[in-house]
Amino acid sequence: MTSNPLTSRFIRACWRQPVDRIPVWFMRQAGRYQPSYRALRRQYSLLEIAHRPELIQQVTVTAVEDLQVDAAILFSDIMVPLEPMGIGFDIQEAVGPVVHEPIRTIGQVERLKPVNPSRDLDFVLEGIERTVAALGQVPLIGFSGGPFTLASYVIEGGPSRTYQWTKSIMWNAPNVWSGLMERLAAMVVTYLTAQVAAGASAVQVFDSWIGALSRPDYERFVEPYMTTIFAQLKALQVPLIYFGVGTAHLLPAMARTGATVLGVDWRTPLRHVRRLLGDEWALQGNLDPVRLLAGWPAVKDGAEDILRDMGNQPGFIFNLGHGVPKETDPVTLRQLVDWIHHWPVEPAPM
Ligand code: 1CP
Repeated sequence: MTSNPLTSRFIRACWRQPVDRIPVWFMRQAGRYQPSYRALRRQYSLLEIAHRPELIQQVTVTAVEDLQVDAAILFSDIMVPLEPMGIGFDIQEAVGPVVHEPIRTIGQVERLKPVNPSRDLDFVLEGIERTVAALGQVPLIGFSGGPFTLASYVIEGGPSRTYQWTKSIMWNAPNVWSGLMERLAAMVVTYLTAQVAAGASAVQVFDSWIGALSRPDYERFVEPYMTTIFAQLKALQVPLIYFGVGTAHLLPAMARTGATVLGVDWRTPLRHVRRLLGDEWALQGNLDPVRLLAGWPAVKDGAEDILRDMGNQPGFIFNLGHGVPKETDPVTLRQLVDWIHHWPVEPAPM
């Protein structure tokens, strides 16, 4: 095998180059389903872990060792870079992020501070450096929330079903919306640039909740910011992964933003996405995460459907359609990785 993350099968698949085995990793591969993570969480809060480089390293690397996946994902949360912008929040048990003072006025937006990662987020960058050193040949994926998904937490004050405040500001207060989105987009660019400088081999933008928007609203209120972000990140020459949930209606617009890899949820067969978009983008996904709770035959059936469509195409990375559920048996996940790695890949033509 190779000893360089940049020639690993995960990175090769992102660039649509031939691979020896199908690469696989999982969103939320470090988290509550792991006994070791639950044990650590009895001692430290999520944010304490995310602020300590040695714990970032430990949690990130343990997931890779336990699962034998082909990529690591930085252990952090999309909310972490908001704190130095001046946005106070907690991550509450069984709720998620809760923002102390939701941002809904132009005055609040104008008081937001630009982020200087080497000064404000040094603990993340040191966590990346340590993790990359410990991982050796396994590539590390850095990440950020997408500006819409971050804006939704910042404006609503927490998780939302309807995104009522977010959409209301988007439609009714163009200056508040553009001011907030511009500042979030600038943060995403500087933050991901710093993560790559610290050693990340690829970056993923988690725009998890964009599926809540109609196509015209996405195109008008989000796509321009994403296009700017990816245009600036392109110079880093690392794969740019763009993921959202419930995005079947948005995929052509997401593809136009300049992403290298599109992350797709379980609702849309990847062969349909291929037919829709053509071969220019690598695809990542998309097993229904709930299959992990339904026993091995349900896992294998779902994975087989995906691999029959995608297993012999360049530019495919196996993942779930969203994060690993906390009730998942780690043994099932490990079994899935081994099964994916046994799928026969036709050798590339010489
Ligand atoms: O320890 C805990 O409190 C468990 C829950 C948890 C974990 C493990 C939260 C709270 N965040 C995290 C870590 C995390 N968050 C990672 C690293 C782990 C890994 O992938 O291996 C990552 C990549 C994230 C990113 C994240 N945070 C997203 C995007 C991905 C997604 O799941 O869509 C989002 C939307 C968040 C916000 C968030 N943080 C935590 C929760 C429960 C949520 C979602 C809340 C909601 O439903 O709106």
